Amino acid sequence: MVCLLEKYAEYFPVTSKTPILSLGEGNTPLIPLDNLSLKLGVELYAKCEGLNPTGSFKDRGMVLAVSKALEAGASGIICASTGNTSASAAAYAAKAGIKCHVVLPAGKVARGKLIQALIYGANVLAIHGNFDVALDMTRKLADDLGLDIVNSVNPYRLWGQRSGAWEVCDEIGAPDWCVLPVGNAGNISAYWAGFVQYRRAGLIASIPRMIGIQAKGAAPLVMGRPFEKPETVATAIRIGNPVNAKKAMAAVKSSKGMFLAVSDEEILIAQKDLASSEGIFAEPASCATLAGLYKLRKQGDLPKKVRVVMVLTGNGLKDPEIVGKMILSPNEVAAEYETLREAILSC
Ligand code: AN7
Repeated sequence: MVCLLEKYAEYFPVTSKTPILSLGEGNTPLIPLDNLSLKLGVELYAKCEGLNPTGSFKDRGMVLAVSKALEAGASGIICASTGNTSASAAAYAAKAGIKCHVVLPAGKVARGKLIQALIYGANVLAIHGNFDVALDMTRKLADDLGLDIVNSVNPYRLWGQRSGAWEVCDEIGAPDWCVLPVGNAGNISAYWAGFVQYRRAGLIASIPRMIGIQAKGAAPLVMGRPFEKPETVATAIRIGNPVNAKKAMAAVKSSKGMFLAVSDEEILIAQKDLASSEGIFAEPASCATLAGLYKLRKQGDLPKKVRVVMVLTGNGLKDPEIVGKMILSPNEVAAEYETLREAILSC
């Protein structure tokens, strides 16, 4: 098993006193997307973070955050979440044998993620307020109750997530572009910091252009203002006031990247395309990346032959209900050989 904290020990703030937790996080596939590369005229790769132990990129940061919390003697952790952070926090807390409290927006977390947090044994509190409200309260609760907060305000979370960038570089060097979905703006900041750290270590020569994609209804970094009532089908990135906004803006600016917004419809089309043309089922937030590339191509802003890595942050199986909303359902067919045969021939 690959222990992420051991694999990159020299680049992480771990010492001989840090307990090394692992659920087998990281080491995710970087898959060349031949069909979409042809369609877009670029060299496109997907970093498949949905193959982490709890099905999202959060595990990279959580393993370090929870290990450091244990090192500091924490008895419990707390997070606000749109879903994936809570699933990951709950799993690593279970492994570490400490308590995990989760505050999330009621009715706005994909079913699979909610079920993960519950089965891993977290104390799940669903509030009638959005993620931004949940995070505000969680920060106060953490201070008040002496719990370790494991949202991306925790520096170890972002440090752990740098490893996604390192793995990409270890495999294909620095790409020209790195495209990520943006919610609380932690991951794009982490990837950038990862590339910067690798350049300082002399392992890559240049930093990719960082491209951050948001949903139109939750696009504070594109519009340059907080969204009071963020709304999108991509519930993972339904965030109106990102805590890492400053870091992400610096990353985008210094790498000559950009922020871009895509509609819910564009996200769902991209999700279906990715699955049916490349065999990869990623959750809606992740597919905002492909929707963004489609949009740039349409605008004539996607240079030919650039080497692009899209970070597919979460597994599609976490949010099966969304597929129902896309009006995808099986054909119901009588249990008769001839009818089945006809159904196959006419397809
Ligand atoms: C699949 O779980 O914020 O810009 O509480 O689950 O680093 O916030 C999730 C975010 C992208 C955005 N893709 O990353 C949470 C949470 C998926 C996500 C993001 C999230 P950030």
